[in-house]
Amino acid sequence: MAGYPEDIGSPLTSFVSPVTGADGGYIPEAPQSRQRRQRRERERVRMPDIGLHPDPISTYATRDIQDESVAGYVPEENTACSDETELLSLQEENRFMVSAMKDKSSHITRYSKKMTKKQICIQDRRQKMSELTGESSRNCRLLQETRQQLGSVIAEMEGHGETCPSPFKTVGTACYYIVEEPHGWDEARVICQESGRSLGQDADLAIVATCDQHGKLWHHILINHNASLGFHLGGTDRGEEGFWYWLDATPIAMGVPFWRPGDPEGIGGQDCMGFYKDGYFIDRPCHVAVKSVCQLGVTGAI
Ligand SMILES: [Ca+2]
Repeated sequence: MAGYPEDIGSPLTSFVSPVTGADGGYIPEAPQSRQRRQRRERERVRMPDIGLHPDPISTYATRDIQDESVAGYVPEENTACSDETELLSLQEENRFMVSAMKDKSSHITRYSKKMTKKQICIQDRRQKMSELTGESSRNCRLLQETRQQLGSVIAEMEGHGETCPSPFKTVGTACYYIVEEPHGWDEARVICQESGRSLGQDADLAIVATCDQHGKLWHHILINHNASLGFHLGGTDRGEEGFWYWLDATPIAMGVPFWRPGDPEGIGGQDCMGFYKDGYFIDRPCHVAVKSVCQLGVTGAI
């Protein structure tokens, strides 16, 4: 062991500076040892550590240097041993990657199954939506048909037994003509009288003296006309304030169910009566323009 250091320190230090002995003197490196060291250093560059096992080159380098330090000779089996370790490392890495691939494959399979279930669920919902849409469409058509049939039935019923000449309509026991254009009370009377005269009969603003006729006439108005503006009827207290008479000079019944609660108000100038938009009688100024209800057969006495 003369001429060689007994303690060569770390293997890496030895690779970097293998020519310095314990006494600081120069120790020549054997040619075979130098070639193997250089070859291993080149392999170290080509084969980076994958982190799974100890660096085989470093491990064997330590023993090689020690062997070389002792005998100056490196056995050939060290190279084979390094290749075998590398092979084992690669095999281990391969097994690890195969295992990882299996895990990924299993995950993809589970995800694919979940996606398939979701797709089936979405298809079911689409089908249900389609069925509901179809059902809604059928119901809508059915409703339209029912409306048409109902409209036909109503028209037939209204036309059935119609005895009043146009433009008057039979409502209960009387013939009424609803004037849609708004007029003042006196002007409305003239229009009603002319509509009767054209038929060779008397006519004037309507007299609604009974509860039964009141209900039927208002029902007819609600079905066939817009009641929001209100209507003139043939009643007034122009003769004496607070004493209400129909145009045929018969007294008008007061209070409910005919009059709206609080009406007639008795305010001066509100001398003409008619329907409010809710069907009750009210008094209003005669010049106010609203719709009118004419009645065939009414002869004005006042
Ligand atoms: Ca009055």
